Amino acid sequence: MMKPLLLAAGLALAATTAPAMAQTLDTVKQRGQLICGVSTGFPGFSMPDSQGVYRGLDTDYCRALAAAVLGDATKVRFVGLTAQNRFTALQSGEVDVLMRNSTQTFLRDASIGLQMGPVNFHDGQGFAVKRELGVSKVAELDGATICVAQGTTHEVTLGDHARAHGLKFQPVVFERPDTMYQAFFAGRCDAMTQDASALAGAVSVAPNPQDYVVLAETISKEPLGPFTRNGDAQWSKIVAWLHHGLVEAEEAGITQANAEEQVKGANPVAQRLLGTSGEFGSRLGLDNRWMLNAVKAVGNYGEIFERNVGKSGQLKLERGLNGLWSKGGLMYAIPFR
Ligand SMILES: N[C@@H](CCC(=O)N[C@@H](CS)C(=O)NCC(=O)O)C(=O)O
Repeated sequence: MMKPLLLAAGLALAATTAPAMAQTLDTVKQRGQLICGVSTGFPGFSMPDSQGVYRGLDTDYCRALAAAVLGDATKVRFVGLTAQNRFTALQSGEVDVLMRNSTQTFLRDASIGLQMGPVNFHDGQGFAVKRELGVSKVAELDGATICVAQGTTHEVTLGDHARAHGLKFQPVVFERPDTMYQAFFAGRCDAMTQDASALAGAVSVAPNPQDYVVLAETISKEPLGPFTRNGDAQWSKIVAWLHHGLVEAEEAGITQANAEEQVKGANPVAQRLLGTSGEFGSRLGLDNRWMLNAVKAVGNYGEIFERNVGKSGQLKLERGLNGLWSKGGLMYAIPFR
């Protein structure tokens, strides 16, 4: 029997209308802390280090938001959410925002009372395979057992790809990605499928990383970005403009190290972004130095990318689609004017 569409799209039990939860900004200010929904552990995006401090692109976005809203990047509590419970946690108000490698799709936008922010990581669904299989293309996985995690976009896309290309996969479905990784590295499936970035992260911490390869081919677009609740336009705009601000900072050459100097500089873009002119912060209910605080805390988009998932991070990913539009990528800040 076919699964109901919403369930199959990774939207288990979440297809309700969210209660109107306006004024998240006031709640966060009164609480003096941001509650940020992140994944339970995903190298490069949100992963506690040996000291228990969360590191990653998603967790840096949480810190940037805390700095922008509260003037202090440390005033954030991270709540680890699974693929299955993430949207319900946001709907119910358990978290203020979701920064959790979540793919934006039509159904997630239209059906669960949530608002999608701008894409902060362009990903695609990939495959990891044992190197000894000598596989280099997805079509060569015809007939293979494929580990896949429940509650993700990947369950549906794997089936779609098989039908569209006349392939037969034997999916082995896991409730959680971490148990899927363990099973795959223990030899349970010929391949496993996830966001390509997640596969790079999983392989980087595998018992023998050199025994596995992540195929270059991807079978979907997985535009990842923040989610907020419907009915709170001010908060959704803050989350959206934070991203544009981090990209605008990169475009304008404003870095963690030079942001304070640029406040006094002559560049009009930097002046508006950093609060010297234009009163941009107060239009969103924030201090005019909101983006200055955010960039001083975690750097611009490029710095966040490099530290967590780029050359200086564990995953060593190329900027690719996540490069600036002026360098052939898709990162394009809506102008601050
Ligand atoms: N982008 C996909 C997949 C998201 C996903 O669940 N990714 C895994 C990658 S490792 C994850 O976050 N696992 C950690 C967890 O479930 O806490 C989606 O939105 O459905």
